[in-house]
Amino acid sequence: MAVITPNRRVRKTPFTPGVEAAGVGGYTVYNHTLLPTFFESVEADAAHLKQHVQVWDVSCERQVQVKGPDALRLMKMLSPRDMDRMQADQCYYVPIVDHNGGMLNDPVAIKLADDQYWLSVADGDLWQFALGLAIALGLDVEITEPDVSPLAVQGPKADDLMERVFGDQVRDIKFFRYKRLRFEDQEFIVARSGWSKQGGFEIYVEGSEYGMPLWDTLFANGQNLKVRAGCPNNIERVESGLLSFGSDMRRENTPYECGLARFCNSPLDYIGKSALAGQAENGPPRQIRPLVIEGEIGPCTQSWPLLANSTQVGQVASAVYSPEFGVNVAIGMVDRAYWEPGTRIELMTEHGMRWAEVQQSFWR
Ligand code: THG
Repeated sequence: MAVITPNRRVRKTPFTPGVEAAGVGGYTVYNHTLLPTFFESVEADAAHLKQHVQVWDVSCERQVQVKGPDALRLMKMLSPRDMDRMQADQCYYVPIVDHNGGMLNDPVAIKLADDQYWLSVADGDLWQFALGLAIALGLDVEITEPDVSPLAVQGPKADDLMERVFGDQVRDIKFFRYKRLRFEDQEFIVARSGWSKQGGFEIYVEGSEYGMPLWDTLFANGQNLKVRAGCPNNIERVESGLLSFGSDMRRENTPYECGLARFCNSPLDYIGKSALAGQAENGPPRQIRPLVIEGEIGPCTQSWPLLANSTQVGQVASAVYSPEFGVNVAIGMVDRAYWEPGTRIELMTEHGMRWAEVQQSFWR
């Protein structure tokens, strides 16, 4: 493929100069923003991520800010998750659904104050849904996209690096909680979260002008930790079963199909609740499953149908060879009759037919 040309619609980020200087090897576009896909290679990046620490430009995780007297009211309409339990320093993984229970996005919600939330969105213009709802309901709330660019610090040495830049309080941050920590003359939300299972943090960098100074400070402090520029890694995240909205699930799927039932505990009549009642009671007709694919597979750049007796019984939209586990790991959406661990199903890839076997669990 040729290069992607940035412009006003395909946005660079405050960290793009650092990403380019570090030798980014590929980009994708996510929320109209450049997102690196690899530096050395996806394989080498994965191995490094599992041993050391990486700094990721995830500015494409845009924040939809919901602010005003009716902020919580709107959040309760949007969220299948019980927002009344949310603490002031907490982050919530929240599936957002339409009136039919179809997934519209799977953001991380951050509570900044009783009248202020951020939705750190996956790929999709969720702000338009939030704004439409606010207008239709006549809510006293502002929907904006503030100048906030998340920077993730991921890997087993993330605590060591973050301590050097933000102080030893970083060690006390619990999973999906945050602290406000000082950098130069600004305070940033620093949460223990991120799209890997190697541990680490996300810094919500407020003010683009702080982007490169923070990037440079992290690299200056991380030399003897072997810090590198990295990015969400397709091998590590499939091994970990972290879902990608738009690939692994979309509007045709419910949160129950995505295995996100534990995040649907709101007692209120949120949008989509009645449509989801049947699946809440009886379970979904299909669900996300880990799969191993036999033989050689090329890159998975589209959805591959799963077939039984020539009828489609699911699909795979993420698949990659795992050097650590020595197999092709994959994330599939599999019909109930075929989702038991050990079930073997045919898979139609654009590189030929392969056998896929349903696994008991993801790899970490
Ligand atoms: N961090 C932030 N924003 C994001 C992402 C992120 N926006 C886009 C995208 N990623 C949203 N999707 C996810 C998917 C999974 C997780 C977070 C965001 C995740 N899940 C954990 C798991 O499944 O094990 C934990 C969920 C929990 O227990 O609450 O981390 O990565 N800022």
